[in-house]
Amino acid sequence: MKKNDSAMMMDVDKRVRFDIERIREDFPILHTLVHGKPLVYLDNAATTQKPLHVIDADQRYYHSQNANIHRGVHYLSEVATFEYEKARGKVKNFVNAADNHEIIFVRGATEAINLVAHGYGRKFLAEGDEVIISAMEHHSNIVPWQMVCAEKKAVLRVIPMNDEGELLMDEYEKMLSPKTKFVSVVMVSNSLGTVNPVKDIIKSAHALGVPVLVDGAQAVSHMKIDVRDLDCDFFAFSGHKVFAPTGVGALYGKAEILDRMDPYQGGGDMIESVTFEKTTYNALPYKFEAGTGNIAGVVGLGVAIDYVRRVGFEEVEEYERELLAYGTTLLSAIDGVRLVGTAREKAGVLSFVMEHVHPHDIGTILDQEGIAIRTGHHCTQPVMKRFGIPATARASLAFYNTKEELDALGRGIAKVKEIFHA
Ligand code: 7TS
Repeated sequence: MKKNDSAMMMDVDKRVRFDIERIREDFPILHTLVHGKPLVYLDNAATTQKPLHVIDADQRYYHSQNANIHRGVHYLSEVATFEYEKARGKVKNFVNAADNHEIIFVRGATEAINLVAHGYGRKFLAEGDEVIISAMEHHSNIVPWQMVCAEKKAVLRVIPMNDEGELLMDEYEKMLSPKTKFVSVVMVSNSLGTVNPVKDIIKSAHALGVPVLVDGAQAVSHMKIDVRDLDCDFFAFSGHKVFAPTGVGALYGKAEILDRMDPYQGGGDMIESVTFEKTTYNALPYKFEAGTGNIAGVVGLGVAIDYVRRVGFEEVEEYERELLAYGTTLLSAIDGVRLVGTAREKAGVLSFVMEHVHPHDIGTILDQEGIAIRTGHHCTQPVMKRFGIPATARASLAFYNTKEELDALGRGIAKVKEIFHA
């Protein structure tokens, strides 16, 4: 076989595996009509839609597996516990952690970050210490650190960014000092789409022995995660942003750090023994899983992970790169539209503003066309302030989106211009 032939065969092979029409069949909601028009769902950074496999798993769980976990000796409790712990193994493989007990189930990225800010920050931060975050954090990676810093009289430092929405790494390097005690940064910005060089950020922090949390909320649906390759100390994500149910997520933490941290919440399941005088805590990961969690959600998260792994991250990344390039060209070509967030490394997000039209009006008119985007500050008010705008309109992508849907977005924006004579 000639070289070209084998390359062609590989392409055909990929096309067969990444069959967009088949994939879209797996997501029933994508066939909804909105105001009589086919739904164009471009709000994936807010939450992703769920494949039938996840919807079915939820039904199956409540239909035939439901019981509380880790407590009963009866059959259903064993089934539920087995399914729950099986999902932990899937999350471990999904992020490539070393051990199941480094995966803690939480409500989502927000709770994961709070767990670390309170569990680590409260114990190890002292007056005058510094915590570094970046200028493009979601509020959930700002506020918990502000709360802990205020309590401990520690100082929050912020890595600035340029007009493209890229972090100024030189400034970060200058900021690092013996005072730095923690770094917490977002991997993919939800309002700009920037993919940050988290591996470099981690390496520099580690040179000073400083632990790093990566907020992976927006990364997990777009790229393969390898916490051991990144060498991050913590990695936080929400299930609902990776095709799983809401109300469930995971925190990865290196065992040696989690072991040194105090639990964030007290209650059932997280103890080894309790007397009125003294409580000793359970082993990892249970020490951090107080109370009855979202068992069905955890099972669904495991199923969602199976699903994305079957689609294949190599294929997803390649397809989405094309989609993002297509959308970027399309929006850039429209007179009066300005993209916000033009970093060289981007994933999944097209944030934009239009001359003379408020983003909320863009969103409302697009909705009439069946197009779902998000408008506002996207829980990143400091990003809006940095760019001197009150809000953006944001189209955000998942692997089930198509170029035809982006064409529909283009036509919708043309309509906005027509209505506003913009
Ligand atoms: N971190 C990032 C980068 C996010 O984008 C979000 C949610 C969170 C943390 C919090 O995730 P949660 O599941 O705990 O709420 N971002 C968005 C968004 O862009 N639009 O709606 C929610």
